[in-house]
Amino acid sequence: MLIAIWAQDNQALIGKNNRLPWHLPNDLQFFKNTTTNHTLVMGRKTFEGMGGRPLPKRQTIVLTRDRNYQAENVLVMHSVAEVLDYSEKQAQTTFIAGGSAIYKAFLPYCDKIYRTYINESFVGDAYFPTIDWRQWHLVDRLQGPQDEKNPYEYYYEKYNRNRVD
Ligand code: RAR
Repeated sequence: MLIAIWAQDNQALIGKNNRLPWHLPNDLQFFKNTTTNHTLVMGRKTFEGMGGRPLPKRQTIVLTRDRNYQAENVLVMHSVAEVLDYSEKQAQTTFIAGGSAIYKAFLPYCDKIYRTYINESFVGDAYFPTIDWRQWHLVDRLQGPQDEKNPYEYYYEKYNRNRVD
């Protein structure tokens, strides 16, 4: 099972200088809870933007074209096919965790998408690729709690891919 997971603003912005454009700790807690004991796939820039260390209790796969790339406690892979092959052999869910180029490459293979939608406009430099909404239907939408540390209107949304026969 392949699931894309991301947080975006209301212009589909997802990143700024390889980091997140906002501070929304509740989303990171959601990301942590959702991906615990599963596999995370991220691009090399996202991995380095997160400090270049894998998060505990989940297998991290870093995708790069650099054949010499190494990092501790992660699997380094070099193609979409390699990740798909690994994912198919796994009972765990594989979460596609960013950034833009990685979402674009894997979206055609995702069964579900988990989007945190922040109803604000931030400044940044990386966007989620265009989604063909005819391919997806909403199965769950929950407004996140707003407080001093999470001062935005935001929603956790889950979509499944439409079945085609
Ligand atoms: N795909 C996503 C992500 C990905 C994402 C991107 C980042 O920067 C580009 C991040 O750095 C800020 C993070 C950070 C995650 C993080 N944790 N995540 C899991 C911590 C803290 C959790 C409260 C952690 C985790 C697991 C164990 C221990 C600590 O800092 C993530 C973000 N959000 C969404 N929706 N999709």
